[in-house]
Amino acid sequence: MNAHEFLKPDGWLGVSGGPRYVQLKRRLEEGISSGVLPADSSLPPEREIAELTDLSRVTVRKAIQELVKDGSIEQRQGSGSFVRKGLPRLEQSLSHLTSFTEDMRRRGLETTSTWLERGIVLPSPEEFVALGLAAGDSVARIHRLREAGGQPMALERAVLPLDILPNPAQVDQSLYLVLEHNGHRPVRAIQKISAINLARTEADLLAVAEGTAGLSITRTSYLESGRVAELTKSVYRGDAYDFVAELRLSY
Ligand code: 16G
Repeated sequence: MNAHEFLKPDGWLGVSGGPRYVQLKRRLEEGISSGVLPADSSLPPEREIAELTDLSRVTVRKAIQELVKDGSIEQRQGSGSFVRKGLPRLEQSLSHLTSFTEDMRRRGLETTSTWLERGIVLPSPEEFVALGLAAGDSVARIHRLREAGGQPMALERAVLPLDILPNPAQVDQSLYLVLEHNGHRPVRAIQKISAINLARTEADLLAVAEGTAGLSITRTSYLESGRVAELTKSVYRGDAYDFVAELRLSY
């Protein structure tokens, strides 16, 4: 079946199925997941979809824009809308305190980082409180775009007290590896995860459209002694990650 046949409104478009742009969006999603609309293929132009479905161009545009926001369609200047090559979704366990490098290596993916900042700076008021610093203390800050298998996956901005990471330039590949060598590998962490729509700069760095769904994650990690070792704020691509938690019945 080709895209045109698939979009003919036999059965999937009706008065009881909710807003019409949502029905079209759902149909396109089905096409993507079933392979009728394969990765990298172009969608028929808006005008053709409108003719085929008898929907207005405004409705068609709205459905496509929603898919752009979700990250499943991309618009290429001058050549129309294309099905994005899906990233394989990665599962990250919420019960193990692992590093990005370890998570990716376990899946056979090589990691690289693009450095956005690495140095010794004064903390923000939030960092000052979270790290339990004394007045005048500086912190080590590392801000990286993390890539796996050549694909941008996450933006991570970490701050650490200087006695835990005295020389941020030491971090080449893995922060946790350096901390392990220094004898300061965290043993416990609290993570807060929230849904966000990526702002322009974040979206550009992560190579997705502005407004695409993402996950904002704040990790506070602790040493055995109970001291805070790291405060990291990360932005993950929503189309690349599933966070999985194991739950047990508590008595
Ligand atoms: C993970 C952690 C981050 C930590 C980093 C170290 C989350 C949300 N964040 O990405 O807090 O700084 O690993 O990775 O899981 P590295 O050792 O590869 O530099």
